[in-house]
Amino acid sequence: MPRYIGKRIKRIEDYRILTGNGRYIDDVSIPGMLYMAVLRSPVPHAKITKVDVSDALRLNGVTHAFTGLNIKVENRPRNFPMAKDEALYVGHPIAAVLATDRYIAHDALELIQFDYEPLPAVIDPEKAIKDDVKAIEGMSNIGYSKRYLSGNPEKAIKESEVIIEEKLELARVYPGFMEPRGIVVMPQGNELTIYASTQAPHYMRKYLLSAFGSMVRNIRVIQVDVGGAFGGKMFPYPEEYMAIQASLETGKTVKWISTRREDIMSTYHARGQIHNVRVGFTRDGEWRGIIDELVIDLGAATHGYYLADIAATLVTGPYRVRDALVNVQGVRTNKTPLDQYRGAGRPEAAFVYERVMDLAARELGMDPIDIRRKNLVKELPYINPFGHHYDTGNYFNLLATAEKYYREFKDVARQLRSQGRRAGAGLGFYIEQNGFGPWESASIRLKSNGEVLAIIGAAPHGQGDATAIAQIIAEELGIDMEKVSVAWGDTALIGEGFGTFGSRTLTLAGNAAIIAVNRLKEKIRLLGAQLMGVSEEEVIYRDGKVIHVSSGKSLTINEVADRVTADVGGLWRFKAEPSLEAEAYFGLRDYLYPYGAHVALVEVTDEGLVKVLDYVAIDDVGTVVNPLLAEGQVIGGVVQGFGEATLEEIRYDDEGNLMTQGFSEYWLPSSIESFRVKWIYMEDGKSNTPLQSKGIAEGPLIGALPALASAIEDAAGRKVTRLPVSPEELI
Ligand code: MCN
Repeated sequence: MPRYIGKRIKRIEDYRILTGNGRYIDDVSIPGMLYMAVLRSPVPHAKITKVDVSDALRLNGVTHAFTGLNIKVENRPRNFPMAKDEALYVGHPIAAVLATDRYIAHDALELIQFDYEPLPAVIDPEKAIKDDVKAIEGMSNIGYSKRYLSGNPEKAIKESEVIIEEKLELARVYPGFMEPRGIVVMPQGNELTIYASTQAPHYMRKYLLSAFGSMVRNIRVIQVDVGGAFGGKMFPYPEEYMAIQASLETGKTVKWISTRREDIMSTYHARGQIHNVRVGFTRDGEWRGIIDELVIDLGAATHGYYLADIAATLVTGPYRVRDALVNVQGVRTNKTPLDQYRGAGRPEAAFVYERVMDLAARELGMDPIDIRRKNLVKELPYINPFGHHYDTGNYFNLLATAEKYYREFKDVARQLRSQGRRAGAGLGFYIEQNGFGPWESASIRLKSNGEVLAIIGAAPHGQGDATAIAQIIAEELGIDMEKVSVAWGDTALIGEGFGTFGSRTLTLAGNAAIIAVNRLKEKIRLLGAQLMGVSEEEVIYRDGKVIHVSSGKSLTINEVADRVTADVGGLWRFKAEPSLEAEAYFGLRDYLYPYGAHVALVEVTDEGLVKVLDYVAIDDVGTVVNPLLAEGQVIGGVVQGFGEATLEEIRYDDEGNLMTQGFSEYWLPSSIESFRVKWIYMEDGKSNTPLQSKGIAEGPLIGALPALASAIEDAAGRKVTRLPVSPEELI
């Protein structure tokens, strides 16, 4: 039988999408539906004195309007989806209008009388700590604080021969997906069906049930095709609560789609971290201690605090330093709330520990590879200072492969520099924590025609996990992959699930699928034995057949499925349950820790633009189920990392006005800036799961930031301490 695991197989998902049969959120249209438009605060901080919707309601086609929605939702600005008496950031929802047409709804916004008294805004997170001007009236600006301490870093640094202090910073970024956020809410009796551009339908249902559970009996969430999410479509947003409320109040289907401008101001931003670090090294390059004053700019709500926790607890990276202190301060500012984006806390940590390595190498006159080799964790498993259990792999083996490319790129950079070009090479080693969301579900069904349908609780949206899971199932069952299809993204299909985020899907849903398939195989084996009238002990399942070993008699799974589902007038005369379906929920007892090293060769042009001339990504995620899919993730992740390192930044002016309100100000890398990425994968770090895999989807972005920072520093001959390194700085 064909072996599928490890093969580069094209995505089974693509045909439908590429032939124009995808259904994205803006494709969903229900007769009679109303469109919702949202009035948003144009100012960063204000006392709301009047919101009058009566003129808007008189506009022909407008059916409904509401303000200050009165449902408590956890951890949003003041725990409400809309501003009530205080606007807290540019984009904060103030009022909503429903109309029979999208354009009428937007026109009606201009007829709402919105009066306010401006309040001073808090924009700079470091100034916010002083707490003299409040981001939210009556609340401290310190929304979260935590101290992570291991050993005695003060002493370790004091006794170090070389001490380095640096302020390292990552700007705010926006997930920049192709299709902005949106939702369609359809009431059906006392139930709601929700079409959502989400990466976590079950999780969304859980949140929504906790807010609306007393008003509706059931909420079914159906994930549409998602035009990108990158962590930004994980938790329900204010507009989603508002659209549901609107639908419940009117009894009508309600659709809300964000414009790009709204999306940039209302989708939760990410990163926004400042690390003031003090580190100590011995003269021969041993990292002895770190003290990191970490400030995270949470915006006008505090739910993004966990991103600082992830960064803090991984700040020593793959290195053996044990004396560490991270003081986390999460501050409220008058900006869009902060949340996760591809990498979520781990790129921030990698930027810090890899900058530390490069800065120390320079200070000590050491080779960047040698200093890393000196400090890398030698033996696995290893418990880092803050309790992460680094599991499996061989960091030295991977570094040795990276070194070859690094030396080569350094040589090329040297040659280019001798011709007067600003070229440089850099390396970034990273360790990642992944496998978040404690478990995932899979249900495998053998259909009467012998084909197999797998349903997973995860919710892929472009990664191609369905193809990899079909590979796994076909291999386990010993059948042709064409006979396997995979479904997901509907809370009515499978009991519970989490979704697709945190590079978890292949490993959690894939392992759930393997366990479920093995349960199904056993059911088929027992049914086969009874259908053949032989003893269960005498039959085995192999390559899609139940075989009676001594006689060689066999039944294919098609025959078993056919016979179990035949005979409509008959009786079930067998002991075995006539079930052709098995499910499994697979959970991880600890996180997984893939790692990698990325190497970049760049040139800085006269215009201050960064051109990547060559790039090698080396990652170890244990077993790679489909290298073609994984490579796609690597290329996407690296280019996304390039955007973050060189172009992308959400900017506010000193008064808190949002300066980046479209793609002409917020620069995403396009095909013009993209470059070839060579991917090498190693499989030393197999996980302790049936598949032996770990997640790949975020590691490449995590590796890209420090590799590019290091290469740009080398090329431009100036210290890189903040991302993005903008063209103005490099010119
Ligand atoms: N894979 C594999 N072998 C492994 C690991 C993964 O073959 N050992 C394959 C999988 O089959 C899958 C892909 O690689 O096709 C990624 O799998 P995995 O690492 O499990 O990550 P997830 O599927 O959970 O994807 C989530 C991840 C995240 S966290 C972000 S953010 C991100 C990303 O996916 N958002 C994306 N990639 C994206 N790609 C698209 N197109 N759109 C997004 O929004």
